[in-house]
Amino acid sequence: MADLVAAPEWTGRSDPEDGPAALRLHHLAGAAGADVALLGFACDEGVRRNKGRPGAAEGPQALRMAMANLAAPTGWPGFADLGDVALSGTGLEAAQAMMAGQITGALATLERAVVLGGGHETAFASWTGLRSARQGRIGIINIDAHLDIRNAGESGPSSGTPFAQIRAAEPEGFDYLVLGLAAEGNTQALLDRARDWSVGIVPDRALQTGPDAALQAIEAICARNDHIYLTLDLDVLPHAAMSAVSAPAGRGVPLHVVEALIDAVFDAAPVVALADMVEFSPRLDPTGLSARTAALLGRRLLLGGKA
Ligand SMILES: [Mn+2]
Repeated sequence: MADLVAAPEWTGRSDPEDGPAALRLHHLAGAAGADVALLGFACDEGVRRNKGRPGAAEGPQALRMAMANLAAPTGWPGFADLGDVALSGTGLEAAQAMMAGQITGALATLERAVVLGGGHETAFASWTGLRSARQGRIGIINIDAHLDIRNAGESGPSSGTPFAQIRAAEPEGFDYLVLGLAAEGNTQALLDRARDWSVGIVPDRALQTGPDAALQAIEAICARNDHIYLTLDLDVLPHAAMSAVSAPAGRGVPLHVVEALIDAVFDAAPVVALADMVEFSPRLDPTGLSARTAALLGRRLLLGGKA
């Protein structure tokens, strides 16, 4: 069963002795005049169906806590926290539909939304919500080690199928770019399918020192679409930086390059109507260090790349 869970109270450190510019993200939760919504999708079912390591359902709350004390830039209007959709049990499809409705509602009044997953099954809810909220062409940029275009098996849609589901829902408009793909993590069957579907791919090996190998593809997909949906799977990072995911990367794309890719997307797209960050599993993060890395990226998405 899927439930709406109200946003938690944001709390954290305050330094009033340093004056009014000593702001942190928690000070700007629920600020009047915010143009970006934060929503959580507390869901494990996609990872479970994909035979992965569960824990992503606890991601949204842990990420909020990790983000709360990060510095907020002067002049930033803040964000509206619209709470979570939480799934208990196995009804993934109903939870995705409820999440999509929340996103559509948020985008009725706000310019942008940022979603904290959940596994990558979050993406089908994200896209469906954006599709209902906005007319025009949607280009998808996925920073991820994996294509996630598998066919649904016996257990149904999962964290490995969302972009195949999106294509099935709107085949003629499908425009999909994957940045950071690990050759070893995607079967030849999926690579063949990606070629048949004209999926753009920039491999992780080409993104070890900087974002340059991806810039042309980012600019092109932004130019030919009306809206960009940016999705960040944290398993694109090297496992030393991000062990708290179902499938840690042996090679990965370094943090500074992922940050530069996010910035490049926000630079090239006039508005990134929707961004999500998925697969963070707090129970796989006993030291809390992966949460600190994830929080930097969550902040960047919230600020729209102007971090
Ligand atoms: Mn993924």
